[in-house]
Amino acid sequence: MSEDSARQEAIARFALGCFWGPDARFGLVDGVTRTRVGYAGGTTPSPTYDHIGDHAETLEVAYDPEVVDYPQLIQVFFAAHDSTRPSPRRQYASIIFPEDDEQEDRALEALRNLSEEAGKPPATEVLRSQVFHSAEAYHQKFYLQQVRRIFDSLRRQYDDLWELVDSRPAARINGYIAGYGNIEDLEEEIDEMNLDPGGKDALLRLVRSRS
Ligand code: MHO
Repeated sequence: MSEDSARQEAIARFALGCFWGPDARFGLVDGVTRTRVGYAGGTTPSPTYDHIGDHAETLEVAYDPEVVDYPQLIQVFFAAHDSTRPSPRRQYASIIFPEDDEQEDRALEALRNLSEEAGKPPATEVLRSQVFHSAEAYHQKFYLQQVRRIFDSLRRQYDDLWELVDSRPAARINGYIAGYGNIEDLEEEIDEMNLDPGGKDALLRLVRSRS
C-alpha cells in the first residue's frame, strides 16, 4: 500500500465568523492536512460570497485522527472565537457541523461542558447533514494570497490553483503568514514546503521579523 492510501483522513467543519482567520489558524494545527473555506448551514442554492443567503462562512478541514482528534479540534474552535453571544448576522454564526454520530456526541458533550462552566449554553448550533459549498478562489488561503512573493513561489509548484489550495504546504504557510506559529517550527519544516529559495527567504524573513 502506498503511504497516501495508508494515511487515514477525517473531515471536520465549523462556522465561527469570517473564515479567513480560522482557515489560517486551523491550517497550522498538528494533524490537519488540508483546509477549504466555504458556505454551509443554510438553504439558499449555490451560495457565493455576494449571495450568501442564509448560509454561514464555514471552514472545512481534513485531519489525521491518529495525530489530532475531534475533541481537540472542537477546543481550537471554541478558543478561536467568542461563542457566548449569538452573531447578529447569519453569515458569522457559530456552528459545528458533525459528519457522523460520533462527532455529534463529541460536539454535544463539549457544549454541555461549556454550559456548566459558564452557567449558560454557548450560542453555538450543532447542525447535521449540511452541504458544504466551496467559496471562491480568492477567499482560499487568504493571507497567503496577499503576499505575492511567497504565493507565486508556491504557485509554480502546482499545475492547478485548486491543487495548491488543497495542499498541506499552503495550509501551513497561510497560518505562518497570518501570525500563528513560530520561527523555530518554521525553520524545521521550511524545506518540505515546496518553495523555491526566494520564496523560502521571504517567508523566513516575514516570520522572523515578528519574533
Ligand atoms: N468584510 C470583512 C470580512 C471578510 S470575511 C471573508 C473584511 O473585509 O475584513 O467575511
